[in-house]
Amino acid sequence: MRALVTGITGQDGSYLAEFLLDKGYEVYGMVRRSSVENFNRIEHIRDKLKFVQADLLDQLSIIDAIKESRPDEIYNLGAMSFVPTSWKQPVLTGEFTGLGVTRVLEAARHMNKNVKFYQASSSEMFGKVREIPQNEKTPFYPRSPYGVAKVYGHYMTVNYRESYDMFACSGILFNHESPRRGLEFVTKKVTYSAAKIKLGLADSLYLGNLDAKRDWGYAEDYIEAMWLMLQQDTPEDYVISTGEAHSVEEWVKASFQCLDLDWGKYVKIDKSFIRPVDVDLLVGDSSKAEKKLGWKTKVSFNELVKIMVEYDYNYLKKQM
Ligand code: NDP
Ligand code: GDR
Repeated sequence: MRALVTGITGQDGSYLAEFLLDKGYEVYGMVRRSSVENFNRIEHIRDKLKFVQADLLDQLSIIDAIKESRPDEIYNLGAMSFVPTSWKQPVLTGEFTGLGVTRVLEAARHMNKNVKFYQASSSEMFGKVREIPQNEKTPFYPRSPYGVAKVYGHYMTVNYRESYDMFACSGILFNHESPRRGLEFVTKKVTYSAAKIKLGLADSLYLGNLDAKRDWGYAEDYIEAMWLMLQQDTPEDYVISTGEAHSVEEWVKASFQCLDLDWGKYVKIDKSFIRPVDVDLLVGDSSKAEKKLGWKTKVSFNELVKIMVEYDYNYLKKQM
């Protein structure tokens, strides 16, 4: 089996590449040209991967990437994925995160309509939630240009499935984290900063809205669900989540507690991290995935915090 992964240099792409290699896939990563190589998350497996250079903004380059890799499965994980940046660059976000999906779908349709396609959709599509918990039937109400772009990508995936009979699935994944999470996302920002404080490398941490609640799972668990969706007899969409919501404050408390630190002494609010509008509460209902895919989250909230804090602490200590 051959797979083409867009966004292979990202958190999810790196775990998915490992997972597919373990399953014996030939894995092609679609990477965009950069003046500085950005392979740190896949350095340990780079010899086993094949790379094709392309950009989600460039239709022909995607066609070439598919021509070269001749994939059985395409995982479209590439996107501008940081919500605050989507207000600063709404048009570019629409291009990468929204239209990019159509470009990949169009290329796939023309090159090989039988290819299986996975779209990385997001719980951000639920935004100002219409019901609690959110499932596959919950209406969307996105609250950021990122969320709006994801809704577009989601419906294009559904549309290509229904119009062209393509095996196209959309995984509506709730927040998932890991030691490989980008530093600007709140979970990693907190665990990394707490570790720095413990080691005497920093004395404070500035955050925005501590009341927002998220359904945080472990990225490695979630990767398996992507693959499972493409192994079914029929293409469908699935919510992937833990079913538990915790506030940002709870994440902060648990992270500092792991290091025997009193978070109240170090955490300060910086209004610049507060968004024009926020998504107050996300909590998913994955019973469909549980029933049909046999998928279930394995890592609890406290285990996830511990994995990330320990990783950051050990990493920073080694650099000293
Ligand atoms: P990351 O931000 O870690 O990775 C994003 C990837 O997209 C990077 O490899 C990046 O490449 C690539 N990319 C960005 N723009 C382009 C472009 N124009 N052309 C080609 N590649 C591009 O995201 P995650 O791994 O966390 O998330 C993977 C996907 O899942 C994203 O689509 C995200 O929106 C979605 N998602 C993530 C969730 C999460 O909690 N992590 C939850 C739900 C959905 P480069 O290294 O060159 O920047
Ligand atoms: P999110 O993740 O927007 O849910 O999108 P993020 O970690 O950025 O924010 C989560 C919540 O924390 C609050 N917050 C802060 N966030 C950041 N980044 N920095 C801060 O200092 C801070 N202080 C408080 C935010 O307001 C928010 O409520 C992630 C991304 O991976 C998306 O790509 C993905 O689609 C969704 O998860 C599901």
